[in-house]
Amino acid sequence: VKKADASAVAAVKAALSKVLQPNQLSDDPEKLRVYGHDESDMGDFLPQLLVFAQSTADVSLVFRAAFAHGVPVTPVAARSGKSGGSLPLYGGVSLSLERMNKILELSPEDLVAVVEPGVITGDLMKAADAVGLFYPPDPNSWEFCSMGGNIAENAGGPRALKYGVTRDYVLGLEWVLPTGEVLHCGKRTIKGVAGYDLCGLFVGSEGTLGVATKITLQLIPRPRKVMTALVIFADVLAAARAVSAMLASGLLPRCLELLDDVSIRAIDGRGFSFPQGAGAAVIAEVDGNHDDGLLLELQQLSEVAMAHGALDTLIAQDDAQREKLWAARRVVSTSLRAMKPFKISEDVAVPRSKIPEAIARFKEMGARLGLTVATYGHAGDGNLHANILFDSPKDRPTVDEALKQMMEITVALGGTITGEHGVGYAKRRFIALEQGEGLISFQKRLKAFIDPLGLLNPGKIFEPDA
Ligand code: LAC
Ligand code: ZN
Repeated sequence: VKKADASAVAAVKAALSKVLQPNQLSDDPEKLRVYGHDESDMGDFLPQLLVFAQSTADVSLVFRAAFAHGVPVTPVAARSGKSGGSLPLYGGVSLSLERMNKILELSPEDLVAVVEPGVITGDLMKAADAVGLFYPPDPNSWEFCSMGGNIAENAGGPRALKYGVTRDYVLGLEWVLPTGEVLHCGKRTIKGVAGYDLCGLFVGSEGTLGVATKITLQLIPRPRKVMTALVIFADVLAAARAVSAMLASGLLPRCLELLDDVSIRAIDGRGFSFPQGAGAAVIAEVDGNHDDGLLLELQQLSEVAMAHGALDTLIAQDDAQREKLWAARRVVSTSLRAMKPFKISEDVAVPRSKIPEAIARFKEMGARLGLTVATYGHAGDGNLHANILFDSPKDRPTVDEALKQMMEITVALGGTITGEHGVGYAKRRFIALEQGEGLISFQKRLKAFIDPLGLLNPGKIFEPDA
């Protein structure tokens, strides 16, 4: 794939101008700059043309027009991605799905929602809640990320521990292939095994195999009660060991979120103050239908934690206190970024039994290389956001070495290089650490079959061929 030349992009623009409305196309440099950036800290890659789809037919049209002229297309919406999935590495067209933002259906009878890709995840959560239903996946960006992006990346979040990730809720998809063909795959029932599981393949395909234009989701009854505790530890290793013990206790909290000392410093006082002496903390949250049972569960979890070195357990007294704690948790990533000029955020996942060892080895590695490593995240499912903070681009070689060692440690422990953010552009150089040549080559053949010209979101997941 080469960077699209200006004349080819002009030809695409001319072709699309004939069929789309003027406000669906933009090459205003200011707008292009906005769409050349996401939350991955991977820099800026500007598209040459921005197209706002308003219908499934528009998406097909854009693929056909752009690919006929050899111009790459990169799908984009909220730009909250953490792995560079929506960065147009080779310029060309950025295809925004933001305007397709309707909740088309919410059925309490079927426990199903049908949404367009530009729907903000939090809006779906609220709409489901209003009719007594629950959409559990809760990426921390839910206030602004969109469902199409959640589908592309198979987004997770704190509640994945009990409820699973985006893919577990996708029943069906209307899917536009790079050829412009529209498929309707999946079902509207909980069960359904006809044919290959294409929804399973498309969810998490990182914008490289097509675009979802309608998403049929399974909802579940909303648990009537939620209780949250903050368990305080002197240091992160004690917290990690306690997480393992809580997981082995026979209870399944819906979240077990870890904050290490650096993460606590980053958010302390931002709407929530941590007690003196807190060197690490775990947010434990349980849900169900009866207050008494939940309180007992939290007490039991707290006892296990205290037996493994916890200093104190603070139980949120009402929804307002819970929300303050979670609001602080949601800004960990941005608050860490504010601590030092540069930050790389990682997203590894290790088997649950290896959580303490992974954290210990990341910490040891950071100390050895003289880097600040902040580890927080969804410790209950082994999904750790290890962030490297640094002062100057001069530190970059050391940071790269640290990242490589972090991935090697993760894979050696039986883990994966990305638990929920995707490989994208940020981690493509590491995929070969985890997956063998045969598997990578099979996936590339699959991509070539679905996207023969290789022009849909090029450069993602796999290293380009030399
Ligand atoms: C979080 C995002 C970074 O958990 O995944 O805060
Ligand atoms: Zn996360």
